[in-house]
Amino acid sequence: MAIISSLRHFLFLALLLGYGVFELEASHRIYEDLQSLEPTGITSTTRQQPYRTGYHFQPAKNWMNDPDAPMIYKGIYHFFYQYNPKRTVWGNIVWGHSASTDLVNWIPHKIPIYPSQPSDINGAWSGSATILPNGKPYILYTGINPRDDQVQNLVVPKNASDPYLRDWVKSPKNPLMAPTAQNQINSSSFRDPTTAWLGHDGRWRVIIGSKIHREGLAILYRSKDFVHWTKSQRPLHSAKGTGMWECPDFFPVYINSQIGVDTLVLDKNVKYVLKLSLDDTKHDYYTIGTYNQTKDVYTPDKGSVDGDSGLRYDYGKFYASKTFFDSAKNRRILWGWINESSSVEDDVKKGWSGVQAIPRSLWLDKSGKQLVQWPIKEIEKLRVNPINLSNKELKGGSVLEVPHVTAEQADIEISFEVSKFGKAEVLDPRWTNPQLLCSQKGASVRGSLGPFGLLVLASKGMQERTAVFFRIFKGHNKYIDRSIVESFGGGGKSCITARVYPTLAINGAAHLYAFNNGTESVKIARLSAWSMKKAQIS
Ligand code: DQQ
Repeated sequence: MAIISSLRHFLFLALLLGYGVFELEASHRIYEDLQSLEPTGITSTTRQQPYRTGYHFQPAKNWMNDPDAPMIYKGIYHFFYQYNPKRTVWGNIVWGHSASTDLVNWIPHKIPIYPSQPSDINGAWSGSATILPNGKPYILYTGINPRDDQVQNLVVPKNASDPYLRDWVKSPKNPLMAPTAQNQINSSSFRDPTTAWLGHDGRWRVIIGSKIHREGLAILYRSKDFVHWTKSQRPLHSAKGTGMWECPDFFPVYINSQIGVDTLVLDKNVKYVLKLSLDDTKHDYYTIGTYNQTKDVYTPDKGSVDGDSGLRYDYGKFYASKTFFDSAKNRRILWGWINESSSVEDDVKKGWSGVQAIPRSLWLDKSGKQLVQWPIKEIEKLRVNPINLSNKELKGGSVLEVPHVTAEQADIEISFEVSKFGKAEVLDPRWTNPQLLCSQKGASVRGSLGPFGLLVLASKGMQERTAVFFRIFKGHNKYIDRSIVESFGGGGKSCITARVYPTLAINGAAHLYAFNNGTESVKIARLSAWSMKKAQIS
């Protein structure tokens, strides 16, 4: 039996990933001492800045975290993000804004939302856009008031005929939703409004992330006019023991189709996805289920599990993600924040922190049990100098260099063919945690069928390398961009994103190898690798 496993690689990484262990650090730790430190590295050249990415979205300098309010408006894609305009650590939070015609090249615009009203004077935190039936984009976002309570605010374009949406006006009615003595909302855990949707009764719905003790909550509000909002007695969904739910995302996906669905569409042929960002573990997980529009309740399908053991968009670094419906191309697109793995001192030195993953198209798998993701097609326009290999046997214990690729900035697709399936290791049913499995069964632990895959961002002698590999127990695409390796395995059914900071494999000294560290031979059915051009970003 032949198994074809395919990998795509944006100098991204391992379905199993073997360059150290993922560090999951708190994303919003407050570094009071660093708030006064000027970033030092922002004027350095790319040569001195080997980790600055070539085609992943990042601002010119300073700290960036969550993607906010992604949308398409009058043919222009808009991307907003949480931004500290002064430092390379989290703090002084305002919104950054860039616009694009292709989701690849971006033009930065001025800060659209910054503290200016009592309802956001201590910070303008995450939020989402809703395109109203009149075509206008309304943004709901969390503001931090003078008492440090979290409240929800509305901002609308000043000039709706400007496709670049350069100026925004805050509602004089802000805040529109706030914790009160009556509604029992926890004032320090009430944030990140989703894109709103319209019910059959003509009223808007929106959910806000929250918790009561250790129970995660998606608090539901309804409104007739988008300005006056009433809290529902019952949350849309809740789950005990999961802790604070940040950045909820709630959207429909078609059954048996890769076409995206507008959040406003109440179609029968859909399933619903509820994605939550777990504050405790910094993991984005999702469930697939049914939305009962009469009761306004979401119920995950049997087997679709809430909490940290649930399905994840990405098994590496990927947090506070958000989708939007791209009405120009009828697809749903996912953005996610990739935090650094470096020390805050190193971030101060390089003058920036945080990048965004390549936007991914996302749809429901045929099984109906999980989502599938794939980098947007537009990214392929950066590909140059293709290298192709096919039908190449990789004997057990061998390494093959893939020459002539700018290995520090590349896109690689590889399919392996495996014939001696019977020799595969038996999967221990206790191995349910992929990260743990990866750290115990790294690329150097020999098996029979695998580990085999790619060594990316590798130095000449391979002292430094990042392994992206398969190990077959009784089946990827990958993108590499200097300090990021994003891997898509099994046609986009499992994704892993990692930050890697090579010291030798930089500035033209990076190499790309295919390897097989198993005892049995495997065949590279097909390998295509491209050097990637730089995108216009900041
Ligand atoms: N980041 C924002 C919050 C959100 C968190 C603050 C998630 O609104 O809960 O920068 O990373």
